Amino acid sequence: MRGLKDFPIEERPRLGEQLNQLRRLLEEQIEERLKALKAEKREKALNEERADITLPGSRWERGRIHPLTLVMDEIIDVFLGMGFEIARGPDIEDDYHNFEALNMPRDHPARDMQDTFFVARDRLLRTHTSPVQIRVMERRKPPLQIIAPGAVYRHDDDATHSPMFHQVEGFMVDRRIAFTDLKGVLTHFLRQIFREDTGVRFRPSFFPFTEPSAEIDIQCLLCSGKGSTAEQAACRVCKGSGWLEILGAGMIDPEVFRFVGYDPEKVSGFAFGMGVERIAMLKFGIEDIRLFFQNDMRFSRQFPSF
Ligand code: FA5
Repeated sequence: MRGLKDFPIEERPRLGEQLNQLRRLLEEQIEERLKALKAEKREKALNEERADITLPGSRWERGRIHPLTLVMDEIIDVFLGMGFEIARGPDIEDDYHNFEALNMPRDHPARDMQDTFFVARDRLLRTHTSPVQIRVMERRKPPLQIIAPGAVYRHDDDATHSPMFHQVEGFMVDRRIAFTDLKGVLTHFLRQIFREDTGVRFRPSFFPFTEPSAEIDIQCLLCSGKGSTAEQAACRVCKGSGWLEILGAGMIDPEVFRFVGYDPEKVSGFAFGMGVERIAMLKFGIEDIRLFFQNDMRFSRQFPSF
C-alpha cells in the first residue's frame, strides 16, 4: 500500500482496489485460522483435563464466638434478667467524664491508679467504663438501672494486664438505694456466673467516686476457699488466700451526684465495675491474658461453639 505512490497516477485506483481485496482476504483467513486454533485447544483441554470429582474439597474453617464475647454475653444476660438496661459511651473520652466528674481532679494522686493513654491534651482512651455513669446521669433522671459494657485502655502489659481490655460497669440510682441492694445484686450475679454455692466477700476499699467503697472477692474456684490443694500447700490460683478479687463497687459518692446535677439528699445509688478478662480467665482456667488477643485458632477452638 505504501508503494502505491510509485505507480503512475492512472493505475493507482485499480491497484488500490486489488490491494484492498487482498487485505480483506488475508484478514478473513487469519480470523478463521484463529477460530480453528481456539476450538482445537478447547477440544484438547476437554479431552485431556478432567475434573476429579473424587478429590476432597477444601474446607472452610468454621468461625467461633470469641471466649470474651461468650463471657460478656453471659454477664449481660444475668443483668438483663434483673431488669438492667444497656448503655454505651465513647472509647475516646474527655478528661472531664473519665476523671473530673468522677471526683478525680487534675493533679490528684487518685489518677495514678489508672495509667492513661492521652491522645490529645484533653482527650484520652477511657481507662474504665465509669464515665458512662456520668454521661447517662447528665441526660436522664432516676430511677436508673444500667449496665455499660465495653473496651477500656491502660498503659499496662503483662500476663494479667492488657493495654486493651473490657469492663462491665453497672449502677442503680433511685430514692433509698442502700448498700444491701448492692450486696443482693452482686451476690446474685456472681452465683449465676460462677457456682450457686460460691462464697462472696465484701472488703472495704477505696474509689474516689464511691463512698463507702468495697472490693468483692469470691471463694477460690480451685481450692474452694481452703487455700491449699491436694497437690500444693498454697493453691496456685488464689496464692493460698482462699479468695479471688473479682470486682470493685460502692455507693455513688455525693460529689458525683453534684457533678451531674442530682441532689444527694434526695437520691442514692450504687455502682460497680468488673474486668471481663479476669472473669473469663477464672471461669476457663486461663493463665495468660495475652492468649485472648493472639487470634490463634488452637486457643479459640477449645471454647464451646454456638
Ligand atoms: C475501676 O476501673 C473502677 N472504675 C471500678 C468501679 C466502678 C469501682 C464503679 C466502683 C464503682 P479497677 O481499676 O480496680 O477499677 O479495675 C476494675 C477491674 O478491671 C480490675 O478488677 C481488673 O479485673 C480489671 N483490670 C484492670 N486493669 C486491667 C488490665 N490492664 N488488664 C485486664 N484487666 C484489668
